[in-house]
Parts: sequence; C-alpha cells; structure tokens
Amino acid sequence: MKFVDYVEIEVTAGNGGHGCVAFHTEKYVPKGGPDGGDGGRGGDIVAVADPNLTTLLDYRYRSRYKAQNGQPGSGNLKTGKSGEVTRLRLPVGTIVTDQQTNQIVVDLDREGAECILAKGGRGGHGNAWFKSPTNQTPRTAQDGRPGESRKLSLELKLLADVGLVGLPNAGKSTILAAVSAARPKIADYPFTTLSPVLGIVRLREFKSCVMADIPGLIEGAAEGRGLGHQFLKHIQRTGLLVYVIDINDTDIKETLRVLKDELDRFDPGLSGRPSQVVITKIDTVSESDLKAISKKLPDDYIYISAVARMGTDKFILEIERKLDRQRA
Ligand SMILES: Nc1nc2c(ncn2[C@@H]2O[C@H](COP(=O)(O)OP(=O)(O)OP(=O)(O)O)[C@@H](O)[C@H]2O)c(=O)[nH]1
Ligand SMILES: [Mg+2]
Repeated sequence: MKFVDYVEIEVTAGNGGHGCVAFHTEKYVPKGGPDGGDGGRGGDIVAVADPNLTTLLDYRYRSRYKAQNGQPGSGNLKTGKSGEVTRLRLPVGTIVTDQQTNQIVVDLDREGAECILAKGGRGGHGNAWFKSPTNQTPRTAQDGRPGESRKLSLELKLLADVGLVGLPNAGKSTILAAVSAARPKIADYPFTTLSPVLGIVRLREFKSCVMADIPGLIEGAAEGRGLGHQFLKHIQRTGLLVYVIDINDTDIKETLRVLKDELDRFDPGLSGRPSQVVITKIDTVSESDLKAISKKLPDDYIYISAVARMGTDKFILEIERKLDRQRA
C-alpha cells in the first residue's frame, strides 16, 4: 500500500492578444501614421504552496486549467489588457512533474513557495511597431503567441501525524499492523523495516491519523550508525512521537534515554515533542512480572501486546487525545 496522493492535470496559459492595425485619424490631419497597439500578454498559470490544504482532492474533480487570454491591442497605440494569472493552490509538500520530460518542475516544500507552471503567450505587435523609414504605413500586425500548455503530475507525500520510534526488533511494525491496514514486514531480527511505512489509523467519529513505522534506532544513529539516521528526518515532521520499548528490555529507562538522546543529537529539542511511551509484548511476561515492572515506571506509560491486541484500544484513544490537544 502506498500512501501518496497523486493526480494528473493539464494547464494552459493564456494566449497573447493580437496586435492591432490602425491609423491615426484626426480632423484636419489628413495622413495620420500607424497607431495600432500591441496585444496584451496571456495570463500565466502559477502554483502556490498553501499551508491550509492537506490533500490534492480538489484536483481530482477538475483536471484542466486555462488562464485568461490577453486582449488585442487597439488604435491610438493602446496596448491590450494582460490576461489574469491563474493561481493553483497546492498543499505544502506537493511535487510537480512534467509528464513529457519526467523532470521535476517544482518541489513546493515550504509555505508560500511559488512557481510558474505555464507561461502566458506574448502579445503581438501592433502595426505602429513596424513603422520604419522605408515603410511608413505598415498594414500588418502580429498575432499573439499561444500560451504554454503542459501536462503535469502532482504528487503529495503524506506527512505522518504519529511516528513510532524504538530500538530494532522492539515491535514497532507489529503495532502498525495491529492498528492500521498497513502490512509492514515483521520478523524476529533487527532491521526488518528498511524504509518507513505509513498506515492510516481509524480514530473515532470518522477521524483518522497517519502513523509512520520508522526503521529501528540504535545508539549512534545520529552519526549514521544503523538505518535510523536517514529516517530521522521523517520523525522531524511528525507531531507526536511514540517511543516503543519491549517489556523484556533489561533497562527500560536507559533505553528511553538512548532513544531521546539520538533524536536530540540529530535535531536538538526533538525529543521534547509531545510523546507517549508504549511498553509492548506484555503477553510474554506473567501478570505479576508486569505489575512489578510497571510499578517502577512512570504512571503515564501504556502497556500493550500488539500480537494479542491487549491495550491497543487504549493506546489509540490516548493517541487521539494527544493529537486533539495538539490541533486545538
Ligand atoms: N509475543 C509478542 N511478540 C511480538 C509483539 N510485537 C512484536 N513481536 C515480535 O517481535 C519481533 C519484532 O517485531 P517487529 O514488529 O518486526 O519489530 P520492529 O520494531 O518493527 O523491528 P525493526 O523493523 O527491525 O526495527 C517479531 O518476531 C514479532 O512477532 C507482541 O506484542 N507480542
Ligand atoms: Mg519493523
């Protein structure tokens, strides 16, 4: 399952207005010279990154965009009005690619980023422009140029709301599989997950959030050890961090410290984001061991078994509560 939003559109800029053929007429001035004005420029099509948008949904319903044409020139050297620019508002994170050349036109990676997707056609010159010593009365004018037309694909990478952070083999992928329809690879060895996997988690009342399963982090990840390093930037973009720790871990507090330390070495303050600690695989210990372990840990930790689906509902409710608080 690939969680990208993808649409194809066709954009056509406005045509340039035609130049005008006209001659100056005035009472008592028998032979006025040529005074046909130039046509106006066609409107451009411009992409603008808008932080208020989160999907490309609008572009699914309408795929053709045409900007306004330039107006023709007129007598008395009047230039035609330029066509209005058409602005396409796209969510931040959209990558625009030219379908013909396969080249990236623009990566709208930050709020307010802008790029011309199709250039408006130039207006044609009016006959006044062609006046020369050898041709005092040009009777021709130029046509406006057609606006540029392009077929483009728009791709939006979904940003995750929640990121699962933990040591290799901690059980992160199993959690994602338990709470979403995503099917990441799960196996009993470290570094099973090689690249982030996203899943959509259903919350209450038709709401949902995107959860990212991120490859395991180890001490030294920020310096490039293990696989985690290159994926820390994904964590940087999630609003809520979930620290996943195996209940069989010999030193849970120390593991949490290592994880937070790695995040902060990559991006100071990253570990201070809203977070939740989840202790998993509780089906592998006895009830009395679970009690003994949890007694020594902070009260707000959540204990689950992703395999036995114990505590997962409570976990999702807590995620929802924290996301709601963040959005408010
Ligand atoms: N008994 C039990 N086993 C679990 C549980 N969660 C995960 N496991 C097992 O632990 C092993 C590792 O699980 P993964 O989900 O692949 O771990 P991960 O954190 O994604 O590992 P990496 O991708 O390598 O970082 C697998 O053999 C899982 O079956 C659980 O709740 N209970
Ligand atoms: Mg995994």
